Amino acid sequence: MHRGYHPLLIILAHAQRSLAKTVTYDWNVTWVFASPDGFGRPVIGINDAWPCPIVEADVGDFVSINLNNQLGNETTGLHFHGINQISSNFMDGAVGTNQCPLPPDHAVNYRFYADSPGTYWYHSHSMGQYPDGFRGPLIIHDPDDPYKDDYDAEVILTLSDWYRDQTPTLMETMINPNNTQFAPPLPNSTIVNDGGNTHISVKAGKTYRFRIINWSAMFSTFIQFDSLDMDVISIDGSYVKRQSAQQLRVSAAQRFDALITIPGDADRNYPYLVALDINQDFADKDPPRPLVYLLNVTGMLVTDSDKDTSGILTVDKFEPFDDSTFGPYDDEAVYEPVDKQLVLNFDYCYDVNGYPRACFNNSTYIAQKVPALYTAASLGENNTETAAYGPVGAFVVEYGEILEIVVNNNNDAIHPFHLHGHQFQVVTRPASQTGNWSAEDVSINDLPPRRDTVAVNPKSYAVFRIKADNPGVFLFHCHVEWHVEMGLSITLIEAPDKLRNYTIPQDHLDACDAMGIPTTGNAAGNEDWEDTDGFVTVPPTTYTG
Ligand SMILES: *[C@@H]1O[C@H](CO)[C@@H](O)[C@H](O)[C@H]1NC(C)=O
Ligand SMILES: *[C@@H]1O[C@H](CO)[C@@H](O)[C@H](O)[C@H]1NC(C)=O
Ligand SMILES: *[C@@H]1O[C@H](CO)[C@@H](O)[C@H](O)[C@H]1NC(C)=O
Ligand SMILES: *[C@@H]1O[C@H](CO)[C@@H](O)[C@H](O)[C@H]1NC(C)=O
Ligand SMILES: *[C@@H]1O[C@H](CO)[C@@H](O)[C@H](O)[C@H]1NC(C)=O
Ligand SMILES: *[C@@H]1O[C@H](CO)[C@@H](O)[C@H](O)[C@H]1NC(C)=O
Ligand SMILES: *[C@@H]1O[C@H](CO)[C@@H](O)[C@H](O)[C@H]1NC(C)=O
Ligand SMILES: *[C@@H]1O[C@H](CO)[C@@H](O)[C@H](O)[C@H]1NC(C)=O
Ligand SMILES: *[C@@H]1O[C@H](CO)[C@@H](O)[C@H](O)[C@H]1NC(C)=O
Ligand SMILES: *[C@H]1O[C@@H](CO)[C@H](O)[C@@H](O)[C@@H]1NC(C)=O
Ligand SMILES: CC(=O)N[C@H]1CO[C@H](CO)[C@@H](O)[C@@H]1O
Ligand SMILES: [Cu+2]
Repeated sequence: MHRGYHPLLIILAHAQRSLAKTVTYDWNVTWVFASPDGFGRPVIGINDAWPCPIVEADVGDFVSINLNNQLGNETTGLHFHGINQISSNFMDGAVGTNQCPLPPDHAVNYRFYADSPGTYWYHSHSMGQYPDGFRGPLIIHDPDDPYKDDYDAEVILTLSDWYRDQTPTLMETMINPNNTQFAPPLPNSTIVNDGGNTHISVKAGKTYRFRIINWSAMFSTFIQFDSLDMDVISIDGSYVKRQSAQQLRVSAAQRFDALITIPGDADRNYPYLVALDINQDFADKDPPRPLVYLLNVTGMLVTDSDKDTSGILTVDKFEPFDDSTFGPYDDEAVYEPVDKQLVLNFDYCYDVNGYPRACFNNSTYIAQKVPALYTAASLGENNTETAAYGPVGAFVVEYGEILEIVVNNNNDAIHPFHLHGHQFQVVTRPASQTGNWSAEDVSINDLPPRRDTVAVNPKSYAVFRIKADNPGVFLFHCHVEWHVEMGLSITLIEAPDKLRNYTIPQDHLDACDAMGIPTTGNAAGNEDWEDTDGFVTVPPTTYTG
């Protein structure tokens, strides 16, 4: 029988600051049969169980995960979403960028420093595996949480779209010349806490910190808790000035931490609504199609289980809080001046075989043999030559530079963009249908919020800034997993001069050896960076594990 998370996971003990420690997990990655929406299917779990376990540590700890691939028929790799991997870029888990695919019957250790408190998650960064179940919450607790006196207990709430078919099947249909609409797979359901209990026991007069995590493959969700305010205190692991909101729109991969207070005189239960947004542009004023919300989940904040728990919440209109207007808790000003700019025009495209792909500036990401980090670590002075990395959209930024990234979304749908290794400043993110960015009209937020995933509106743009102070090789990509598989990624080579002679752990190198993949040289493993023999220049046309 399948059991999801019980939502009320953590009762707070306002513990003393403890000495930094290492938190260790031993995980076998295994197939498990589960039915989170009532339909049974194989999912990817940990130690023969699913949903996958929670990883918890305190800020300042090391997290160590021994990952043994026992899937038998698929390779894998594990990414820790939102963790910056300071001095440990080889632990970022993106297959083809930071490591080789981990073959069956092989193990690697992931060890990283929990540098920043917050709500994160981990997921496979390989072959669209996370919609097949391989994802879980990663919570870094903060003994010095500035809001710790404002709440009594914590609740983790995960939201997701769900597919009854497995990723490889869905991909064969999507990445197919017949798919001239670039249509993604449509989910069968919305699930809360991976199919677990949606009833959350609460007590009148108490305040709860909801850690809301969206790990959808595709769709965003709207969430509203009856008429209760959500006081947002953190977004993607960045504290913000406490800000009350009635509705939030949670894009794939985003997290919101919100305080919800149950009225002291509560004499009923409070339904909450999670509605999957399968519309292209929820903000359409005069939609060409009526907006539809077919996949709702109503949960319940239960103050008294003897009272009615069957209520549902309906909402007249979704007008979520504009998340580009949160104020950073630490008042960190916008990074200036800009040293380098990267302008990315996103649109769909076709590859040379006529297969639908997703492109930045008419180029799609094509996975290479040698992980880009290993190339950066082995080419010495030539690791600044972007051509050495193959068609992965390599872009070099030097240590300490302020980089501005502009994304023009030429598509009719909203897309959530994510950068590994950084919390970017969201300098501006105008409304749907604003058109392309132009230097003249841009309005800069002097006190921008920082987060790691930002939804960019349809036919509009967003501007992000980062300070290049974390040497490493980092993907920037759309966090719709289907669009990653269509090639909507680029590769940021940050501070290449500090990556020369970077030492990759032996167990990671062993995984490459087992796959027959070279661990030095350019994208094809050639010692001469200019030798393109063996580069992959055409995206694959079949999608197999
Ligand atoms: C992982 O699998 C190995 C081999 O089957 C087994 O010996 C070990 O106990 C498993 N570990 C866990 C934590 O289940
Ligand atoms: C595209 O559709 C046609 C007709 O439905 C079918 O015969 C063909 O095999 C499909 N092509 C691919 C690559 O699946
Ligand atoms: C999660 O994000 C996906 C993708 O953007 C979205 O479709 C879905 O509605 C979100 N779910 C929730 C509960 O916010
Ligand atoms: C989902 O909820 C929204 C908002 O209350 C409502 O408009 C919509 O009709 C609901 N969908 C279904 C299938 O009940
Ligand atoms: C993409 O195209 C735009 C406009 O044509 C250009 O300004 C920009 O530099 C290009 N970006 C890249 C990464 O080539
Ligand atoms: C985009 O690239 C394709 C080939 O990959 C080419 O046929 C097409 O002309 C390019 N379009 C533009 C606008 O450069
Ligand atoms: C860098 O590439 C040049 C050829 O372009 C080569 O002469 C030089 O030896 C290379 N440097 C290193 C450290 O490999
Ligand atoms: C935005 O720029 C793209 C080229 O990258 C162009 O095709 C498109 O028409 C422009 N959109 C508008 C609204 O001007
Ligand atoms: C691997 O095995 C699982 C469990 O039997 C199956 O559901 C899945 O489709 C297989 N994957 C591939 C790529 O064949
Ligand atoms: C999801 O379920 C599978 C298996 O039952 C069906 O084949 C799909 O048609 C269905 N998809 C949707 C969008 O309902
Ligand atoms: C220890 C080591 O591998 N040193 C190498 C670092 O990289 C330079 C080239 O950039 C080599 O010359 C060193 O041998
Ligand atoms: Cu996308």
